Amino acid sequence: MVAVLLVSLGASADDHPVPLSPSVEVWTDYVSGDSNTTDSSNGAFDTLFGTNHGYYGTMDIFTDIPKHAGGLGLVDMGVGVAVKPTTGVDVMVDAHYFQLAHADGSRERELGVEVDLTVAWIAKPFMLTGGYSFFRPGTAMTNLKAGGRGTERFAYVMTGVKF
Ligand SMILES: [Ca+2]
Repeated sequence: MVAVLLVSLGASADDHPVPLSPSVEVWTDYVSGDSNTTDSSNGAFDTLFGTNHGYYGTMDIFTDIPKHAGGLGLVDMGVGVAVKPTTGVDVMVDAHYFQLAHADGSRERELGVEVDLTVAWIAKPFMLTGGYSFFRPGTAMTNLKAGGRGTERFAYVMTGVKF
């Protein structure tokens, strides 16, 4: 038997007339896992061809589900704040709290915390985007990777021309 579930809930609010045009978004994504690999049912949702960049954090640590969550499912709870300091510039900070949907063999669920800072500047037809992220692993991630795995950091700059 296969009984899998993917749920995505989100809410956002923005107030453009005030300075910086701030907006806030909160979300919870749930991708089911399989808590018992010895029975005849499979509860692990499979994203089949992987998820696109941008889901479950900029660092793309969880792109192949169920593999990247050890088959135990993924919960992504987060909050994002965005502001527009000037015309054509967007600054966004997202914070993700990742957990397994089912506790691992050590009864651990915490996969880790990721914080993503993104700055985008658009002056058509040009665009420049940069970001800095870090991921602080939790005990379940350390268990999943079978050993030490310290804080990971990621930075990028991307340019483009849109015709
Ligand atoms: Ca099962």
